[in-house]
Amino acid sequence: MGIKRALITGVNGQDGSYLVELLLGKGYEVHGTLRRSSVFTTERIDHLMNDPDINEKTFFTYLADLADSSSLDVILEKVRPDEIYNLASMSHVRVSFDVPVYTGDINGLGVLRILEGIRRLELKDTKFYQASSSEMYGLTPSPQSELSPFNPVSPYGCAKLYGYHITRTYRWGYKIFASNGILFNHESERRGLTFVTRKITRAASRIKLGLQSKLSLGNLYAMRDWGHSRDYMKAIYMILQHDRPDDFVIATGIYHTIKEFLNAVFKYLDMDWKEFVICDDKYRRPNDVPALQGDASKARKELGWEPKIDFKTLVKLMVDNDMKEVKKELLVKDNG
Ligand code: G4F
Repeated sequence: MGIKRALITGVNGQDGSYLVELLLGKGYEVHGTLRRSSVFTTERIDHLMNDPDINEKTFFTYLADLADSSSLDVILEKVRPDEIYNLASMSHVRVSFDVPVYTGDINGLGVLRILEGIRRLELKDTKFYQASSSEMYGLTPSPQSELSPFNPVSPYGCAKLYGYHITRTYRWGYKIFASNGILFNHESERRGLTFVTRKITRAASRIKLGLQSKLSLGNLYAMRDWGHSRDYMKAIYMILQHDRPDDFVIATGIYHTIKEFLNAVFKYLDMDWKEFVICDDKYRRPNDVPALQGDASKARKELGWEPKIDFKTLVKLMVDNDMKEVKKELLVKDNG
């Protein structure tokens, strides 16, 4: 059997960057799409793009957009991938209330555009992974499993639910190996700075080092099941290696409130979060999902997947990384 080819949409995101590392480590040729932007957005994959041993032989990037079928079709036809991981999306739930139509186009119809490409080009051996989300459960009481009903309450959740269903529809209708991973929140040292975990670890580090005095947040009572992105990328790889296409919840099974996350971070840095945090309605959403806690028994049983990084380790990894980055920022400032 020849070298396997994977196509990852949104390769420069948190998840994309860990998935490329995993697939290159397994000997894959990896092709990744990026959206055009007027600023640099490749910092998470620069170490791979600038490595001549990797870049010239096994890692290729392209500009493409889930809003533009033609940009996707050209790549699909050229690469004819064995596996497609659709990770590209408008990933911020609160922002989806500001740009609901765009969110529907990218997170919903964008999935259909790839599936249609697979169907029209008759890529019969191509497997497809759709990044579905626990946000689709919305108001459904926790714990949530593959059998729980979906009750989304955000434009993001509604669009992701369309992506989930169209993936199943193409699996059944056209016999495409198309699977959904329903991933609960997953964070890391590479998490975007506007998601609540990274916003907290970055701000606490800046407060500790005297660069910031306050941290403004929204709803502190929501509960989330937080795992590490690296663990979750192993799971999605396993989903496409399974003997049949199917849908899997990926989660740790343990949830915490935002207050508990704040407490863990500030305590690790010997501070009390109550002295620094202020609540600002600007960060509240018209609807918020109150409690997400995943039941990943099916993935454990059928795929043999287990998360390795627990809540305490996740907090430590993120804070240690932000302390290092903020210290670098301070050095540049002092030398400037
Ligand atoms: O970190 P968040 O923005 O993540 P959210 O909305 O749960 O979405 C993440 O997980 C989903 C999986 O369930 C993914 F599909 C999605 O792409 C994304 O990765 O917010 C977490 C919680 C929310 O309840 C929010 O209201 O934190 C609360 N929160 C409180 N203050 C805040 C803030 N969230 C953000 N982003 N910023 C705040 O200042």
